[in-house]
Amino acid sequence: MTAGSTTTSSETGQDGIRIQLTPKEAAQTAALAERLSSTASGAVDHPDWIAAARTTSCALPVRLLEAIRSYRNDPGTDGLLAIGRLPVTHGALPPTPTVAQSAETAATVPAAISMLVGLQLGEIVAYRDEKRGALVQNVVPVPALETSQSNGGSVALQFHTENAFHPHRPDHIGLLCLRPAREGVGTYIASIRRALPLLADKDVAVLRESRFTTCAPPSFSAADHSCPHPVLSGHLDDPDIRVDFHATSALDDEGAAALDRLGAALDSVRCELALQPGEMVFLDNRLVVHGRGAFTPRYDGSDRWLHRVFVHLDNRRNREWRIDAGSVLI
Ligand SMILES: O=C(O)CCC(=O)C(=O)O
Ligand SMILES: [Fe+2]
Repeated sequence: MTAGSTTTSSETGQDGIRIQLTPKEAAQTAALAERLSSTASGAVDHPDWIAAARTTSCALPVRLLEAIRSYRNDPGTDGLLAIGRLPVTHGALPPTPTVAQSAETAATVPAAISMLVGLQLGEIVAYRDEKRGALVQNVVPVPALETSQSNGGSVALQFHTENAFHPHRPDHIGLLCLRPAREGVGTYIASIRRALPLLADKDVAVLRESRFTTCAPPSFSAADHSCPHPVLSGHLDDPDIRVDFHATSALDDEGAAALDRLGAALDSVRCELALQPGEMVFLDNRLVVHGRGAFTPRYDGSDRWLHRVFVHLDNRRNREWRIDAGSVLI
């Protein structure tokens, strides 16, 4: 794909919205992010800074605004928005953090970019019991979490809807690559739009019933779990999916067998996103499950580093859950 084009499919075979910024658009975006870096209070979680970022986001390059709007209307078969060549200056980055609960609270250029793009898609939210409710979170490998099914782990991370246990899961999740993995390990995605035709009607019927429960992921400090819920819901031919293959259990054997077959169907349509520095993807968390391959961290500052943000599309629907009408949900 040439710089500057916006497409709905690509040579990777994925069907989503893809845009590569031109050098001029990247410079325009860098100027906005740099301005926000020196805007009081310089903290991405502060309501005044968020308000400034929301206003500033309206001045992003118009082609980027069009791509975001188009993705919001329909994220394609793969439920994906991929934005390339954002101005993340790879060489000037500090070492990759290695601590648990890592988040970016300062309005650095990459953190400001994550907020700017996310705030055009919707409202950026976080959860009080995960990474202390920080809005821009670091996805980095953490010593002692190697085998954990969380983004601090480095074993293969099973397919999941983000925060599948929560009644107000993110509508979209954004991942901005600051530093790539040495081994080229990728984020895996699989869309229910691709997997549905592979499922038997009987399994779909079982998956549409409230025969499943889901626990909170290990990244949450509070052990919580959902009420019984369906895995598939909404339109018969274009359903939403809610599942975490590590944390969702069926209440009976028939449900467990249907869940296994859903997992196999999703694995068979899996595609890999090998994120490059300056690449940000948004995944529609209602349509797409995501996971990650295994890799071997060094913990020497050179490991893979992503920023992550969560987006809700409707600030009223989650109002009861938002503390002091802010961005953090209980
Ligand atoms: O490491 C990744 O690519 C994704 C990790 C993940 O599932 C997340 O941060 O929500
Ligand atoms: Fe995740």
